[in-house]
Amino acid sequence: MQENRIDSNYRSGFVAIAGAPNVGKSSILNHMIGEKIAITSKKPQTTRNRILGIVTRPSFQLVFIDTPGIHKSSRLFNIRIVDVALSAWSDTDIILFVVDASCSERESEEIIVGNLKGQEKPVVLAVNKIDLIKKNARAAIIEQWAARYPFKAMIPVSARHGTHMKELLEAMRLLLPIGPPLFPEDSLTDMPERLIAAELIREKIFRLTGQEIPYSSAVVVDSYSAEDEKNLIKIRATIHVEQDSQKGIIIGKKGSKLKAIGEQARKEIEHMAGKKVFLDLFVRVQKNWSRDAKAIERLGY
Ligand SMILES: Nc1nc2c(ncn2[C@@H]2O[C@H](COP(=O)(O)OP(=O)(O)OP(=O)(O)O)[C@@H](O)[C@H]2O)c(=O)[nH]1
Ligand SMILES: [Mg+2]
Repeated sequence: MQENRIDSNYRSGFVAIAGAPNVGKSSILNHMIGEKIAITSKKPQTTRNRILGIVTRPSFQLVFIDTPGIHKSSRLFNIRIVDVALSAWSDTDIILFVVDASCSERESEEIIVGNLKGQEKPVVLAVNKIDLIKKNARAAIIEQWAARYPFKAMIPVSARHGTHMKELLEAMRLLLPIGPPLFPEDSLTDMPERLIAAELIREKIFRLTGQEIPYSSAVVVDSYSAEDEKNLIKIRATIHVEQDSQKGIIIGKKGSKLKAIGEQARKEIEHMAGKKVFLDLFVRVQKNWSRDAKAIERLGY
């Protein structure tokens, strides 16, 4: 028999994923969803917007809000994305605080613990990247965290290997209020495809360029048109950088860097959309956009 969808024991709610940059918040989200909806990279500050991801099971629905890593900075753009992260907490039922078992982000985590103490929502701790530490080192890390904050649950996990992900979901399920599903059971995110496409292009910039380039880049999809009869999507997107010299670096020798970014992004967009993609990429200099409130807004942040 089919599951009764208006089961009076059904649980649902929102979970904000919080943590320092680079601890694996987006990786955990992708693993729980089973699809890549949030971009990830080895570099900190990969996530810039709140990204919504939905996990639906027969007895519960968890709606995650992935957020930018919380960090200290004086640059206007960084202050903006940390605001995005902290403000995501207010609309949620649970906070999932992610830390990296292999390295401690003291300053950022001080800020987060300080903010956690000022609110009353249940907080679950995920100690991620346990694949990078010895098994017998786990207990000491958990003990240290237990002394810092009264977490409702503390789960060692590895997003890379999928370790203890079920336990993590179960810990959050127990904290959910009774209620019907908040989103259709087959939806994974509320993000439109064109925005995911822009993010996938940005991910390739994070992964294929070094130094300040990722932090000086923003991607805007200028047009996104589906030609259904041909099973094809035509995308035109612009990479905005802050300086003329950065434009040269992103384009690369004889256009090689831009070509690699475009090819890798196109493959992933095709996978995401299930269609063939024509991707046209342009690079434009928007002088010092990350310090200009109006420009930050125009670029979608
Ligand atoms: N070894 C290992 N690496 C991991 C694990 N989870 C994530 N990573 C890696 O850690 C890096 C950062 O992961 P992200 O998911 O982008 O981290 P984030 O917390 O979302 O980072 P920001 O969006 O920048 O705040 C990536 O290179 C991941 O592949 C894990 O369980 N084990
Ligand atoms: Mg992220």
